Amino acid sequence: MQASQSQQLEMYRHMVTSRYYEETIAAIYMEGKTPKFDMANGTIPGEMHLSNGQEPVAAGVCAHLAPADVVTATHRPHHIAIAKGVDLDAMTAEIFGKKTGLSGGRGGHMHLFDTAVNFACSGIIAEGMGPAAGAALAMKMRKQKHVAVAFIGEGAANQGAFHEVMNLAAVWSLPFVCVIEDNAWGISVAKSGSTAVPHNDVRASAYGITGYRVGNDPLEIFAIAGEAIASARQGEGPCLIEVSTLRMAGHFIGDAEGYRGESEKASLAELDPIPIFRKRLLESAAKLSEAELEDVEKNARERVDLAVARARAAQEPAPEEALEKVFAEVDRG
Ligand SMILES: Cc1ncc(C[n+]2csc(CCOP(=O)(O)OP(=O)(O)O)c2C)c(N)n1
Repeated sequence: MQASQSQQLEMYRHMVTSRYYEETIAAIYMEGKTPKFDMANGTIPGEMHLSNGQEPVAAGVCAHLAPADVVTATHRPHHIAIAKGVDLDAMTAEIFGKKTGLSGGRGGHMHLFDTAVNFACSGIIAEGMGPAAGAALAMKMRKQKHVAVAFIGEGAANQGAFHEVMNLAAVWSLPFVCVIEDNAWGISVAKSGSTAVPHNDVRASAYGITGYRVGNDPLEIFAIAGEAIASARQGEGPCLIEVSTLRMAGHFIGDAEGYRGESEKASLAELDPIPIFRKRLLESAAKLSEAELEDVEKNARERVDLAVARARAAQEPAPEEALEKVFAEVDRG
């Protein structure tokens, strides 16, 4: 499955929006946290995990999804939220802990939840597996042609939740796809120190399903994800995709990265998927022009700057409202 010119441009838009978004977040993050670093303080309270380098995964997979399809993501969620179409104003306000945020500022950057486009993420690794498979079970029972996609890290693929959910998703033949973002590190632990096999696609055979493996190339990810999502949507059961991607920054902002070799750090800029994709869009059959790409980049910057300005101006939530909506009454009709 090949991406059309407009799909390629859309993928580039998601990638540059996510990159500029995170550069902006990174620049703001230390506001209010100096001279003595206190994670709870500042314009953006809490931990911050950036996904720069991993943008192709979100862009290539989410290109095949509609708002009715469900996505669960991880503690490193911005690229996926943006590609799934989460409202940037409400997402930014949530990250800033503001009243206008997706959850009124209660969740922060690891707990973005947007029912409008069926997106959720969690700071608990592999936590999204169960809810995504549950959504897939509901879709199947309702005879809907939607799919659920759970994004997890390669570290999370060693959690019990991963194995249990993959097994039941296969037993029940659910419209479910698990995308493993293998960025080679689980905090400071290399994949070889946590995972018995070099690549997780082989684990698919343990569940009797198809496993795919692909590199950090948006067009190749688009092609593989297109096949996997179409087969899940057509009722052919779940599958697993592992993408060998790239964590360009530390585990979180503030990580000194003493565990990462100098040669690996030095090679990161050359592997940056955004300039590589940009060059390809100009040179390949897509034949996009410099002006078209600059327009996408300018629009992305303006959209991000607007979301940040709105989040800065938004009201702080009232402390006495903190527990409202935490325990919701469920209408079982
Ligand atoms: C159940 C659980 N155990 C431990 C942690 C602490 N923790 C946060 S991120 C992380 C590493 C995750 O690595 P990976 O899944 O590869 O994702 P990445 O950070 O590389 O995106 C761990 C162990 C957690 N959040 N949840």
